[in-house]
Amino acid sequence: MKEKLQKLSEEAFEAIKKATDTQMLNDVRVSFLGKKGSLTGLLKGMKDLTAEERPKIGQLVNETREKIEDEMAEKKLKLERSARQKQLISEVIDVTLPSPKIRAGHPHPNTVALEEVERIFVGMGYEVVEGPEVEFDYYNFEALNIPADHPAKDEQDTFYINKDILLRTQTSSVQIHMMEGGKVPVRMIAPGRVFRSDEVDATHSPCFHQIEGLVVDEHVTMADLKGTLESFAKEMFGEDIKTKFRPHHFPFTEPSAEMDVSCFKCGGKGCRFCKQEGWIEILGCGMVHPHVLEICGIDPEKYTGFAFGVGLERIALLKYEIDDMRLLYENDERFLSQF
Ligand code: 2NM
Repeated sequence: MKEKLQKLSEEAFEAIKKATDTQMLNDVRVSFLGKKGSLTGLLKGMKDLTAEERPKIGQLVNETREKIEDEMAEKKLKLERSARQKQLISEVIDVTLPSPKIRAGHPHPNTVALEEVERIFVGMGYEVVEGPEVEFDYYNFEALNIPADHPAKDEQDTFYINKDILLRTQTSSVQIHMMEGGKVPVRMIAPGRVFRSDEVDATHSPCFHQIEGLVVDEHVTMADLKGTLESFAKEMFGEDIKTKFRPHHFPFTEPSAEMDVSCFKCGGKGCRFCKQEGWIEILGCGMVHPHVLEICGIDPEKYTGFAFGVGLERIALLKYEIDDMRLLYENDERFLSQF
C-alpha cells in the first residue's frame, strides 16, 4: 500500500509537471483525486488492511492527497501568471497609431428647426413643457371644446387604445394639464409627436410633430397674439418678411386665425416656392375659448389667453426648402448632412 501510494504520488507530480494549461491541470485533478480517481481507488483497498495498519495508511493517504493538492495549487498559480504574461505581450497597444475615425452623424432638420423655435420662445420668457403621447380622450378632445359628436373629431380620426385612451392628435392636451386646477399665469410651448389617421404623401404623415404655444394672464389680447407671432416669424424666416392673419375656425379658440408669411424666396411677388401666391401659411392661432378656460377652472371674466399651433415638419420643410416630407423620415445620412 505504501509503495502504491508512493508510486501514485510520483505519477501525479509527473502529470502536474507536464500540464501546460489549467484545463490539463484540472484533468490531472480528476484522474487522481476525483470520485473515480486513482487515490480514491486506493482508499477502497483499505478494507483489506489490519486494524493496526489502517490509521497509519489513512494518514499517509491524507498526506499524499495534501501534497498533490499543494503541488497543483502552486502549478495553477504559475500557469495563470504565465497566461497573463502572454496576454499582456499579445495585447500591447500602440498608442502612437492613428485612431479610427468616429462617424458623428448629423442633427435632423426637425431637431435644428425645433431648437430654433425653442430658442426664440424661451427668449420671450416661455417655458418648454412636454407631456404624454398616449392621452385620455378628455384631454385631447373634450377639454378642448371638442365634444363626442363634434365634426372636428372626425377630421382628426385617430388611433384609439380603447374608448377613453388614444394617441394624441395635438399637443394642446399638455396645455390643458398645465392649466388644470386654475394654475395661472401660463406662458409655455408644448413640442412633441402627434398622431393622425393620414395617408403618407409629400405633405402628410400619420405621425408628425407639433409645437403649440399658450399664454394665459390678465389683460392678454389679440394684439399680444399678433405681436408675438410676428416677432417669431421674423426671427425664424428673416426680418424682411410680412405677416398676415386670415380668419379661421378652431373649436378651442374664438376668434381664430391662420397666419401667413410673405414668401421669403420671392419677397411676395409670387414664385414656384409659394405657388405664385406670394404668401405661405405657417400656423393656426386664436384667443383661447372661454369655455376651455372654464373647464380648466380659470375665470374667463378675469383671465384671457392666446394660443397657436405650428407643424414642426412644415417649418423644417419651408426653412430648408425640402419638397417632400418623406425625406425627413428616411434617416439617410447623405440627406441629413446637408442641413
Ligand atoms: C392651434 C391653433 C389654435 C391651441 C389651443 C390650446 C388650448 F389648450 F389653449 F386650448 N392650445 N393650442 C391652438 C389654438 C392650437 O393649432 C393649430
